[in-house]
Amino acid sequence: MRADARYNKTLQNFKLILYSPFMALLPILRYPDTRLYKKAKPVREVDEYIRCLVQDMIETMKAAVGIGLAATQVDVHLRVIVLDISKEQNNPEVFINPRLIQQKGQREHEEGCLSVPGIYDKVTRADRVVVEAWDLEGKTFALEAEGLMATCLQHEMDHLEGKVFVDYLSLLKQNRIKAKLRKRLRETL
Ligand code: K1U
Ligand code: ZN
Repeated sequence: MRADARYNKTLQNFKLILYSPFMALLPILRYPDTRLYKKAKPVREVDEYIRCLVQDMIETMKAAVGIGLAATQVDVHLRVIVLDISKEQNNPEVFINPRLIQQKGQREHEEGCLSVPGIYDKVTRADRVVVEAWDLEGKTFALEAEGLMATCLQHEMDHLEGKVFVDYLSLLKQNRIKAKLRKRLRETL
């Protein structure tokens, strides 16, 4: 089957495509790369490029053992996020042009980020959110989330605004993290 025909069948063959040889692992930008601060643009239409991007993002998220990934993190500045908080990493969810339409309560949660490897810290965010987005067919849906799912959705939506969880920490912590990651980068070069 040709690659384009394969992507036309994305929805029916979701699992098949997950293990397709046509997918790619995308490089994840590392903090403090300035490209992480770019604001993502809305998706105009869910076409084959977007479906292909989504599949590559899901594969990249799984390979990096993450529970979420924003297109910004793979240097694509479009409003696309993927999430999978299932234990088996077999329930990917896709949010195109996500909008936070309701938020309630507050909760402090330990966060990590694939763009800030090895760094974890607490961030306070809304405990319950309602997000409206497009699915892979371009249809609008709304989803109510709480706990880890709500935290992760807000974390990923921040990426689309050019914001990283480290930005919520004190300047002292931010500078320490930057120094640590720059040192690590020098050591790997
Ligand atoms: O945006 C990202 O880089 C993904 C990030 C999502 C996230 C994790 C925890 C709290 C908020 C947002 C990650 O997946 S980092 C990996 C990680 O810390 C983790 C992995 C599995 C379960 C829990 C955390
Ligand atoms: Zn992140």
